[in-house]
Amino acid sequence: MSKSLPYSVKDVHYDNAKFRHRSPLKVLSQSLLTLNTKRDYASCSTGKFLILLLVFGIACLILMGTKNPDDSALNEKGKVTFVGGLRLGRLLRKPPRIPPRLSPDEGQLKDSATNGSNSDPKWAARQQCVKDAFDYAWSGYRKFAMGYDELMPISQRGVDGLGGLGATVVDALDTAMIMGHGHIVSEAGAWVEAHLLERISQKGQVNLFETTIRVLGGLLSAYHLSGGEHGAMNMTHDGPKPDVYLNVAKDLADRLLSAFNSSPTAVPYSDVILRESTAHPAPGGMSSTAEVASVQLEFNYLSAVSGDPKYSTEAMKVLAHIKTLPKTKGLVPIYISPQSGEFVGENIRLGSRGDSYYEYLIKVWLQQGGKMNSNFTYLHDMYTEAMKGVRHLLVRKSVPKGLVFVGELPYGSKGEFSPKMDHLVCFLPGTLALGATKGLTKEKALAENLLSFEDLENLKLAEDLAKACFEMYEVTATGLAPEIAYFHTEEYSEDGLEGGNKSSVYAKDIIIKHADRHNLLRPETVESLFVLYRITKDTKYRDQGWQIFEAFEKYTKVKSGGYTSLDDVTEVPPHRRDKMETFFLGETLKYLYLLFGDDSVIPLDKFVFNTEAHPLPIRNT
Ligand code: DMJ
Repeated sequence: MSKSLPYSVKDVHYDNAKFRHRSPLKVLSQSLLTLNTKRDYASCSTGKFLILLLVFGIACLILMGTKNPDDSALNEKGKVTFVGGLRLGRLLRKPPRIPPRLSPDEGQLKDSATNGSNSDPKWAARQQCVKDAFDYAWSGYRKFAMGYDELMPISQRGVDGLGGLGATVVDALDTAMIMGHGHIVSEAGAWVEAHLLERISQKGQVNLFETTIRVLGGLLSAYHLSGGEHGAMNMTHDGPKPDVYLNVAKDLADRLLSAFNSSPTAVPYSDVILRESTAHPAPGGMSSTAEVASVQLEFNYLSAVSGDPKYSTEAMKVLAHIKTLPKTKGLVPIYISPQSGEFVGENIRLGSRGDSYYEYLIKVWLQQGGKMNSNFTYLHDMYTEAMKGVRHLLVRKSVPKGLVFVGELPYGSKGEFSPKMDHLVCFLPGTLALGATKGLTKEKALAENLLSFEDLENLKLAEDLAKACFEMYEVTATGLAPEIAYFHTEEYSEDGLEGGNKSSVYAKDIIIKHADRHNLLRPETVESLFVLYRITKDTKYRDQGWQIFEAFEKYTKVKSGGYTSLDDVTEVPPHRRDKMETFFLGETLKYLYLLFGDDSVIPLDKFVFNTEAHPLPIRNT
């Protein structure tokens, strides 16, 4: 089925057929011919001809009386022929594709939605539950693991899995600011002020990407939200002054720059020794494509606020370099060599090691003002081509129920397709929707005629993929998604590997292998639900987010404090792992909180979220 018919041909074009413009003449004649098949009075060909003639005459009269505002401009250019006021060219020319009108359903959605403000007490109460969950997670961390990277909630101790920079403190900081948890901002901010510079100067190996997205991103967002850039935001008066965050960020970034400076090419090394300001490749020599291409939002913003271009210059060289490399319909292998600067292998996927490459293409372009014909337009072009590649090469439908998912090409486009989808891929619906409307609501983007046909295709794909991501939760016994799912297709099936929720409509479509049944409290699905809710205003995304939140509450909350990862989401009660990942506070709870809240908080046309959910302002152009 789907193998021979790519998504873009079979589904999107078909689904979007209703968006295409038909000329009034075509509409009238088509309706008439449809009527003809049903009505006796027009059953003979002379009758058809006379009626067509009549309708044509009426159409002419209508058009003569209607003056299109565009007419004068066209007239001036002398491009059209008028016959008694009727533009013949307009009737004969192939009509352009125009954006769709809002359907009655969408109209209702708009009316029932709270034009951005959270006037519905149900959602305000649910948002409060998320705020309480954050408090609970933080208190557990603070009690057992303050200053460590992560909490092990079952063992009730801390662990340094990310190099020892107190990653949970920094990852959680801006979420606390957004939620208005003043006491947590004070505690976390005080820890940063008292310890982080010293830690940075003493610690050894850290990963460039992880440290950039979690720690540097967290510091920069805290800087902005606490009133950096002359009080631009000032969400909180708690904690240290904004410059404290900025100074630590600069010190950290200066050391991270060694990953770029030590490499013989534009592609940075993966690991940095902080205390030495030196860097080296990862074991095996390769860097991940997603890692080297997902540090630019942070380095760009640091250059903007520090006035020193060196951070941005180094980071942007990576993207400019990747632009020159050969790709498969815009898609890229997941490994790249800092030695040669070339991609390595053919493994193409939007899951681990590939994901945020695609996310940053569009987000960096948006961060720099989102303008066509700027120095950054190449990023928009690379993104557009890549999403075309996704639609043509990676999107399939499952059987029997037809979930739209994104698979992998482990051996490149000539090799076999794998119907495997990491939960990590669930960032994509949000990114697709954001890329389509540039952060505006769909309603506004449509009203202002801003959506191209391509944007509409991407928006449709975003909604379809968000469904598959949600069903990865719905299909399991716990209501929580596994780390990886396979989709049953005509070419691929495996029995006896269902998620454990027999009442799910998609129980047969989703295969969950034993090794993939863990859940790390990851954010990607709720991230996409949040973005899609903001853009479409469809409250189903809020409902789905709430269902996921309730499942986290039920199965991952630990009595003594904090939340934990799980070993197996397909059994109840699930066996628990012993780790609260920093992104549960940095991302998962932040996106849930924003999903249930007011649209004016971190508006999507004014901020871009880095891949760890740290909001950074879009440059004023
Ligand atoms: C986060 O650190 C980031 O979102 C990253 O891009 C992917 N993995 C985790 C969350 O799952």
